[in-house]
Parts: sequence; C-alpha cells; structure tokens
Amino acid sequence: MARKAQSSKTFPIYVLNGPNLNLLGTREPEVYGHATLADIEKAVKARAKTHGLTITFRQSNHEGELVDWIQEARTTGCGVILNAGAYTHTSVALLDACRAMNHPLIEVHLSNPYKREPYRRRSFIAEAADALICGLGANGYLFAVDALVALLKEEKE
Ligand code: CA2
Repeated sequence: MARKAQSSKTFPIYVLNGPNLNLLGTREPEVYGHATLADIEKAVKARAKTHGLTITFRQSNHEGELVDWIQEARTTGCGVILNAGAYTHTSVALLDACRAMNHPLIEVHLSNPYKREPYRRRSFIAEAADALICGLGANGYLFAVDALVALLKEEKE
C-alpha cells in the first residue's frame, strides 16, 4: 500500500545511531574511518540543507531508546536513516519498530558487514528497510540523505 508522504519541509529526517558509534574516530579507523560522529552529524546536516531539509541526529547505546526514537519519527519525522550498530544483527525489537515505520527508512553501515565476521551477515533491519547502504564509510550517510530525498519525491508523485 502506498505511504502518505509527510512534508519533508516541515518534518526532519531522523538519523539514528546505535551502540558504540559515539566512539567513532577513536579506535579501529581501518574499519570505520577517521570521522567522528560529530563530523558525520555536521556533514549530514549540510547535505540535508542543500535539499532544503533538516536533520534530527541522535546516538544511543540503549536498544529501548532507539525503539522510542523510531516510533517518534513516525509522527514527527519524514524518514529515517538508521545505523543500528551491533543491534542490527540481534534486535527483533528494532525490526518490529522499523516494520511499523510509515516513512522511508534506509539502513546504513560504515563498514561492509558482509565481508566481515559471519555473525554480522544477518541484518534484522534489512527486512524492514527500503534500502541498504554499506561499505562506503561516512559518505554512506550522505548518499542515504540523497536516496531518502529521492524516495520522498517518488512518494509525492
Ligand atoms: O559498519 C557499521 O556501521 C556497523 O554498524 C558498526 C557496528 C558494528 O557492530 C556493525 O556490525 C557494523 C559497530 C560500531 C562500533 O563502532 C566503534 C567505533 C570505534 C571504536 C569502537 C567501536
């Protein structure tokens, strides 16, 4: 069933980040790059601005808080970009929250989990996401903003 687009001029894109992503830029740069989460937030907000959009950018180490924010985005957002971190591979609660989403949802990962450990090859989020971007580092978030804008335009047509 077609979803009703919520005005992206009024409602922000939610960019939600899961556990340990607050540590970006401090360790494992060979896997996750050198950008900090604050760097990514700044770049994502700048990219959204070029589309005339705004961003609500958050990070939590707590599964329930991420569920709350995904639910919040249903009423006060126009779409979600989600890097659920390790919860990607474990959380049916996040999957259920994503399944209840009424706006476009894009899953993002800095690394490419499919060429890493076998336990990272399963994504619960992918079952509910409209699209998946991985392996492109921090740029993946920017591509996700562009892709979300394209999905919102399609919904309006
Ligand atoms: O590649 C991604 O974006 C991940 O979502 C990152 C998660 C990982 O569990 C997923 O499989 C793939 C881990 C984020 C932890 O980030 C850290 C950054 C610096 C130092 C330690 C952890």
